[in-house]
Amino acid sequence: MKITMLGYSGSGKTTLMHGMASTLAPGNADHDYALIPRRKNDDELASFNEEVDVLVDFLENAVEHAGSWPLGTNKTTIYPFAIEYLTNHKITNIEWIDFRGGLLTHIFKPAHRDEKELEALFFHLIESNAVVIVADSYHLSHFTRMDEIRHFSGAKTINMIMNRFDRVYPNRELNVLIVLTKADSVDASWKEENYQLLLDKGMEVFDPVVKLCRKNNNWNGGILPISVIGEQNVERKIMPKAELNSPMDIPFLAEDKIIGLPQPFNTEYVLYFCLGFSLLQMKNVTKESIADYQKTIEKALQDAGTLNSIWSFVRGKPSAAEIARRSSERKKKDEESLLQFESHIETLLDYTRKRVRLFV
Ligand SMILES: Nc1nc2c(ncn2[C@@H]2O[C@H](COP(=O)(O)OP(=O)(O)OP(=O)(O)O)[C@@H](O)[C@H]2O)c(=O)[nH]1
Ligand SMILES: [Mg+2]
Repeated sequence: MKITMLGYSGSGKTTLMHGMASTLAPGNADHDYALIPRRKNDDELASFNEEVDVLVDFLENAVEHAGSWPLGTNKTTIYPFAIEYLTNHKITNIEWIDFRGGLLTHIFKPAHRDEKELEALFFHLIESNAVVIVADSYHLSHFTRMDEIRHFSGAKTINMIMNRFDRVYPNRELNVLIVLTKADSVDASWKEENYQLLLDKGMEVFDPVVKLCRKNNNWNGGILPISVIGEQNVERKIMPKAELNSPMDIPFLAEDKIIGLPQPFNTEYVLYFCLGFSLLQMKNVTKESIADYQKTIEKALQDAGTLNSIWSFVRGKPSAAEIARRSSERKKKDEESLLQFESHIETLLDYTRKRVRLFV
């Protein structure tokens, strides 16, 4: 399975992923599901020492463990995990894609963007079971004009990408979760009644994505507030920027000083949503034969190249046909292994409904 996170630089993607994984760390007695960092590309069991090393590498970046925020991501990173249920019942492997947020800021500026990175983004989106859209709650509550909120939170760019993606690859199955990070940082009125105001605003800001989820029968969508630090564990300072290079730049700096033991809030629901709905789709969606799937992907890749130069894909890479073949092999393997876990669907969706507001 593959999950891709999309969000502006500083929106909190890397922190969210570490928060979720440390909440669901193997051996955490509070949860039935566990998310276990793997060595890259391994299917076989690692030795005890290797397992420990992987965890050491991973935890180095987790707020709860290190007591500091993770470093900014300057290179898109693929984190391989395994998902287990009640220890030792492995459900599936999962690849979690953490895009360098900087990529999005420049995606529609040809002089600044990296074409290879863009190709990688499209490729990962094509293969993803779920897209996790990440936006900073504070930005949603701080600005008043809708165009400002969309501009500074990255929603404007993300709405365009998702729209583009839907047109390049119509009729596909997808799950989209909008995650509003740093929910601790908004005023109390935004938090009342399970963050009602914040979620309303999030749906307005990402209205084009919400509409796509509702329009496409094969898409599931939802929105969730999260915080990796929890309430009262952080001291936030907002400082106006001394010099603004451009009115397009965010006009303030935020500094979050960690002052208490982090208590991640809602992070595990990101996994429950993604896994629950992916399993449901594998079970319900009228099964395209693998050959048809391969053809569809190949066509999407080819069309992408002709529809718009930003999606040009193939240069210096395997052919569209080859990529489609590999991708369908992976999909087949996923479906085989995931369908053994059909019985988890209801549990995962029950968990999901507790905290995620679904777009139905
Ligand atoms: N108050 C609060 N601040 C947070 C939380 N999560 C992240 N932050 C702050 O946001 C900063 C950026 O978070 P990152 O996870 O590095 O953001 P990113 O989206 O990965 O950014 P790039 O790697 O540049 O794409 C952190 O260094 C913290 O200062 C949270 O739950 N609460
Ligand atoms: Mg990052």
